[in-house]
Amino acid sequence: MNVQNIMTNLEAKHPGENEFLQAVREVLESIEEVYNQHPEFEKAKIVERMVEPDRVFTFRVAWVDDNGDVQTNLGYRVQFNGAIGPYKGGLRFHKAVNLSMLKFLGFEQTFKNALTTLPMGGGKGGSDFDPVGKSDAEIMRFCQAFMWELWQNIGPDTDVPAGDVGVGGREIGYMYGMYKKLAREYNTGVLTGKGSTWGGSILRPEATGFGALYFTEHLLHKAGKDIKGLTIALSGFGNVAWGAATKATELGAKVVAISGPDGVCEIPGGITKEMIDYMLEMRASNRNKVEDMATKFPAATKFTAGKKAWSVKCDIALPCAFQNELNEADAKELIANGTWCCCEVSNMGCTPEAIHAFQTNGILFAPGKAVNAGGVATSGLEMTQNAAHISWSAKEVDDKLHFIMESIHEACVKYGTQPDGKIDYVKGANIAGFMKVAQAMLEQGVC
Ligand code: 2IT
Repeated sequence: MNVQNIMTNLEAKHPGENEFLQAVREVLESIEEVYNQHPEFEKAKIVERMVEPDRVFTFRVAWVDDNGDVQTNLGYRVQFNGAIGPYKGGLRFHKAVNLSMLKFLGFEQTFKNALTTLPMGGGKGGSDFDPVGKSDAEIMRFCQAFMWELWQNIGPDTDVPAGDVGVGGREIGYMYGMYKKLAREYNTGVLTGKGSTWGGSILRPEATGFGALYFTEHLLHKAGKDIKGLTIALSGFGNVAWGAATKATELGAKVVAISGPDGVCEIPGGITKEMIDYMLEMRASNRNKVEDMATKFPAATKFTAGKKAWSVKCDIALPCAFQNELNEADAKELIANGTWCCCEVSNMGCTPEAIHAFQTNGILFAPGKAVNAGGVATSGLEMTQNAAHISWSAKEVDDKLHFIMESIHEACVKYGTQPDGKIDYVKGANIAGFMKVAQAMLEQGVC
């Protein structure tokens, strides 16, 4: 394989799909050396096949807003790679959603899911619907209209969507309600992230953030450090940031900043239980403003408009929001302020230049597809419970999540340990995920 040749071809075929091309380049650069040691991969054109989705569905979503006006959005489901199991991955509702974004997410999801140890292929979907400022009734009508189109393409053994940015328990509920009506199928395993009384797994809402912190603990432990007493800056205040803040605080770290599209909210004394609970209300309000935290807790916080969490002094940075939310200048600012670890919790949260800055400055860095895999792993556990018509306790799910995050960390160490003994977690995660999918594709012939 020659990475540049493959990228040139892909850029010509898919011009302007910048996030997708960025995600592919990162993986190919990581796996190039290993790939070229396996002539059977080259012969079967594994990479050429792997960079194209199995199939993509695009559809119109028309719905009526509270004023009685008709709205039209775009809907998508990208079934990226089904080599190791049914397609699995979230739905993203955000105004910037386009095919490039969902292809990048589906591509990443394929390797992430392979890392979880569970048999799940990679998929992703969503819409350019903007939940900001929408009423609950509008959210419901949109979700119903979205499922009206999607239902025929999903199923518990074919493709199992879940939440992502802009899609949480409320949206999954509205979509599941409509799925049942249309399909006349009552198999809860068609979606994950459901409510706990109708097939949802205990701990799924917490799982991405909890898993990220379990991974961070393993990474710190391997480096001879302990999380207790460390300061953490994180971005976002949605489901993932909430889970991360909860577990970080429980483990004795101090979350000193959260952020939103409007700016950063510093919390010098560390985030409290009341503030963590308030994050849920902030998300449900659909206002998308972190300033609300500072308004609610004025004595303990300081809001600065237009600034990111990366301007705040901290030991560990945890991007928990959106792709490319931490760029080279942010990385340099963090490094200058003494940050020595960054675990990417969002998907592709750091730009390639930021990752390069971290790695060349000896900062401990781990990529999203390893760090945030606890979310989809717990979705996989939800599928298992649904298929067996059982429900596990929080302890059972948490124990399994612990085991999975430890396995992912071990896989990164196995494939990412460099000749000088340092661990390249980007390479480790990419190679470990790739090897599993590539082997499956090889064994299943040309298809
Ligand atoms: O990026 C992700 O892994 C998710 N949004 C979760 C996907 C899932 O199927 O739980």
